[in-house]
Amino acid sequence: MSESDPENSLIEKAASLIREAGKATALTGAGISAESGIPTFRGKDGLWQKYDPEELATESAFRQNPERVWEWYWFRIDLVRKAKPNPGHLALAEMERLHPDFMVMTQNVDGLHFRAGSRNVLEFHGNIMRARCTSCGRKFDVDEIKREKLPRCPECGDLLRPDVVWFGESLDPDVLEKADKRARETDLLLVVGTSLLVYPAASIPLLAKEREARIIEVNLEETYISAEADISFRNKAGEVLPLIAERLRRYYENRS
Ligand code: BV8
Ligand code: ZN
Repeated sequence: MSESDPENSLIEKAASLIREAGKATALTGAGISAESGIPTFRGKDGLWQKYDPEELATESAFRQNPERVWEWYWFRIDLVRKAKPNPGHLALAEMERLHPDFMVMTQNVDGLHFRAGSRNVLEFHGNIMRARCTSCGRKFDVDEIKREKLPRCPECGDLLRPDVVWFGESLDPDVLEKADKRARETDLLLVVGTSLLVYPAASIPLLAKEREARIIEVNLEETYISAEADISFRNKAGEVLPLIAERLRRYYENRS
């Protein structure tokens, strides 16, 4: 399907599905930050093209060549610093303000949902703006550490690493448990800008589907959930989400 303006009737339907949902949850991926200038992982200009994250975003890559890995992260940290939340992030923050029980689960490590105003956010894969000591485990905001080839822990002097979950590393058990619980109880899942290829995040829509949650997808391409979704928008997140949020706001205003 070519990208065309999202149909008004679908926007209406999406907004009413969210309004009717007791618990509404958004699962987001790199696609929601693409319009903030942060390359996705698999897109044509994606991170996967210049660097292979499967080769760099791993503990073994870091052990073998920490400078190389830090070089990649400093490059991405600069991108994130310059980036601003886009209308897609802002719309999800608006939905959280409007809806009584709205959560964002994100695979992204850029912190843009929080900067957009979302507060009920679960970060599956950590946050690139934080570093963690490989020895004492203390965490630091990257703005607090010196921009060195091999950043050292201000407390114990050992090597710092980005505070993100690499391939082959398990997610924080507490995050996993919260995500699993929410996926099994949500009435509506809004899947935005993710290719749904990275597990365990990619299994969230299946868990939601198991309990007949309604599913709305926003993605420029098909994913494994497209055919199962109640609505699958082939549009940009920054275009569709504000229209849905606007419609939702009108619902709530008319009701009060
Ligand atoms: C785990 C942080 C248990 C780092 C990330 C072998 C050994 C070990 C594990 C595995 C293995 N084989 C498979 C696995 C499991 C592995 C996995 O799933 N691999 C995949 C590649 C098959 N998972 C793991 O390792 C996870 N841990 O399983 O632990 C374990 C432990 C030991 C051994 C076995 C199991 C940890 C995974 C977390 C990895 N860390 N990020 C960093 O970022 O630096 S993942 C990283 O990639 C991102 O965070 C994100 O989650 C993912 C990219 O996915 P997307 O967000 O979906 O982005 P993508 O570019 O793919 O898609 C963008 C989409 O947006 C596209 O569909 C596009 O059409 C759309 N789009 C673009 N623009 C727009 C848009 N849509 C709307 N609007 C637009 N404007
Ligand atoms: Zn330390």
